[in-house]
Amino acid sequence: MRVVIGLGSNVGRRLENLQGAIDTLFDAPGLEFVAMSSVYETDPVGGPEQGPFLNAVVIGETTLDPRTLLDRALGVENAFGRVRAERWGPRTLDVDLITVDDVTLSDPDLTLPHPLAHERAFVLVPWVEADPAAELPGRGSAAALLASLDQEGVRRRPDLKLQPPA
Ligand code: PH2
Ligand code: MG
Ligand code: MG
Repeated sequence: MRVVIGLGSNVGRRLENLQGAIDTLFDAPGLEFVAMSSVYETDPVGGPEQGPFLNAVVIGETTLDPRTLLDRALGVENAFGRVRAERWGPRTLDVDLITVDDVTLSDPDLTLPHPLAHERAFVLVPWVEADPAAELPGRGSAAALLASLDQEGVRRRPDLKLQPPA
């Protein structure tokens, strides 16, 4: 199965947090690296007054089921000192499952596809960069969705380099 993972950080050493997430996510069996986006600096959407995010999207090929992937994502967040305080508040690291193939799921703690992905330029811009043919199940082409969104708050940072997992 193909899994699309959104990464975000707006607290601490933001680039290192994203790199650590990539290295840790793929440093276990069942998930192979396929592609990733550049790093984007993005204006915060929702939540309290907070600093700008770095966002990126990484794509993998997996034999793991969505729940196991979620557990891994939460484990990686915790490893980076994520404290769950305010909804949509500042965070050292956010690891979100955007899609897992065309699985649809609405459990209390896991909704697939990600319920807000279609309206978030900070997800769609990096995703379309990493996979121009990306499709959001139930919503159509990610590039087409992006065409109707304001992308002004999403700026590529070519000076900030993420490496694929070792
Ligand atoms: N994540 C949120 C809320 N707002 N804004 C930006 N720019 N980037 C994010 O990753 C982000 C956000 C909740 O997960
Ligand atoms: Mg999120
Ligand atoms: Mg999250």
